[in-house]
This record gives sequence, structure tokens and C-alpha cells, in this order.
Amino acid sequence: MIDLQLDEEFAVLTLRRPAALNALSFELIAQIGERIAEAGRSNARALIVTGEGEKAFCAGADIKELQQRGLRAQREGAELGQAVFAQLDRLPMPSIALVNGYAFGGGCEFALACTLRLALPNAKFGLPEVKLGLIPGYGGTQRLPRLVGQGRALEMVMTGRTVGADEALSIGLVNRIVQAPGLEAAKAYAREFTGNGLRALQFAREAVQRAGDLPLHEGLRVEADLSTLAYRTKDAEEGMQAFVEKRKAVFRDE
Ligand code: DAK
Repeated sequence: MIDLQLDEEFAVLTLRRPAALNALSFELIAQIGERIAEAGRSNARALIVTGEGEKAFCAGADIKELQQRGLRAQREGAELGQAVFAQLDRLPMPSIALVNGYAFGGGCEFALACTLRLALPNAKFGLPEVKLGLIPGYGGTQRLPRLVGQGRALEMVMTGRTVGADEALSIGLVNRIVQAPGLEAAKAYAREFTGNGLRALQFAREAVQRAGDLPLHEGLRVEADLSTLAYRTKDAEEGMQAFVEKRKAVFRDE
């Protein structure tokens, strides 16, 4: 139900449960974790995450499965979902959510956990858990405010309202709106950075992501550490040498 294809320089993870609008059963979440790990072992330079069909990226956690569970199972379920989505941060390559329809609840949280987000014009985002008497459990309350600010995040989480593609772009919830065919658009977008070395991209991702967690003076120290580590890579040697020799750098991710 979770498909991972290597396609050119990309790994493409597709949620395939269209009869339930790609809703996330716990089984599906575990499979997503396995496929993300597989992508991490591949030579891909970016991971693109999308949903099968034209209607939904992912309509959230499987509501039917969430009913009548014990507290311990529910807690473990939240930790599983959080851990699986957090795997994206540690991937050697950046990830892009290509949101092709509904991205509700856990589906929105999956997109939030990706490095970057693209929306097709029919994309619809929302964290409607309160309408079920719940609150988000797969990272949404933590990642959304870091991305769009606390006020907007509180409004989305408290009302559960749906945010369309244009609004998502205007509040920074997505990086761009792209036109169909989405996969080709996502690949073209990814190629804006896939020519850069993965080491530098990884250090850059970590530095920027830590900015959301740390006070300024600690973040600056992290930046000094990571930029020094980047300087020590062979890719940095190559990049600077290529500049001096007025040629295009050839990065080897070393
Ligand atoms: N779960 C299970 N099935 C779902 C589903 C979902 N989230 N969303 C849709 N489906 C199923 C529908 O039941 C229907 O199945 P059948 O009745 O045909 O068998 C099929 O997909 C098609 O859906 P609809 O017939 O409803 O299609 P419509 O076009 O009319 O409506 C919709 C589309 C997206 C507006 C609607 O399906 C909808 O409102 N879906 C629910 C959206 C939602 O509320 N998502 C948030 C889920 S809550 C936690 C873990 C997780 C979470 C919290 C805590 N812990 C472990 C502590 C997070 C929870 C969530 O994500």
C-alpha cells in the first residue's frame, strides 16, 4: 500500500489506499517508516511524497481504527507516527510533499514533516482533529507553528478549518503551487537544488531546522559548528576550486 519507486534521481513514495482517501492505518504508518528507510539507503537526491489519485494526498489517521483503543496503545500510536515522520529529518536527501488534494490531520502532519511542500491547485490542508474531540498527534501542534507562526497555527488547530492552496502559499504552509502533472513539476522544482552536494544540503537543513528550536545565541553556535563541518568536506574543496577555475563544480557527496 506504500509504494517506493526510484525514478531518475528521485525516490517517489506514494500512499496507495485510494478507497479510504489514503488514510493512515497504523500498518500503513509502519510501512511508511520502512519505505523512508529504504529511500535513505538509495542513491536518490530527493524524496517526493505524494498520494495516489486526484482527490487526496492523505485524509489523515484512519478514524475507524482510532476508536476504542486503550490509552497505552494510543500513546504508542502517537509515538510511532511521530517517530516515522521524524525519520525524514535524518534522511541524507531532502523530502518534498507533493500535495494532490486533501491533506487533513495526519496527512497534513506528514506534509509538515517534509523538508518542503508543493500544492496542486486542488490541495486542501487542515487539522480537523478537534471536530472529532481529538488534537493532532503526529507532530502538527509542533511543526505548524514553527512554519506559519503561533497565531495562524492556533486558528487552524482550534477551528479545524480547511485552507486552500492559495492561502497555504500566502501563509508559508507551502513553498509553491504547481500545475499538473504534479510529479513532473515536483521533479523540476527539486532539480533547483539536487545539483548541490547532499552533505552541504544536509548541514543546511539541520542548521535551519534547529533555528526553530533554539535561542539565537545557541543557534548561532550550531551554525558555526555545522558550517565548519561543511567546510571540511571534499565537496567544499571542489566547490571553491571550481569557482576559482571558472568551471561548474562536480559534487560527490563526500
Ligand atoms: N479515516 C478513515 N476513513 C476515511 C478517512 C479517514 N481519515 N477519510 C476518508 N475516509 C473514507 C471514508 O470513510 C469513505 O469510505 P467509505 O464510506 O466509502 O467506505 C472514503 O474514505 C471516501 O470518503 P468520503 O466519502 O467521506 O469522501 P468525500 O469526498 O465525501 O469527503 C473528506 C472527503 C476528506 C472531506 C472526508 O472523507 C473527511 O472529512 N474525512 C475525514 C478527514 C479527517 O477528519 N481527518 C483527520 C483525521 S484525525 C493520535 C493519532 C493520530 C491523530 C491524533 C492522535 N494518537 C495515536 C494519540 C490524528 C488524527 C487524525 O488525523
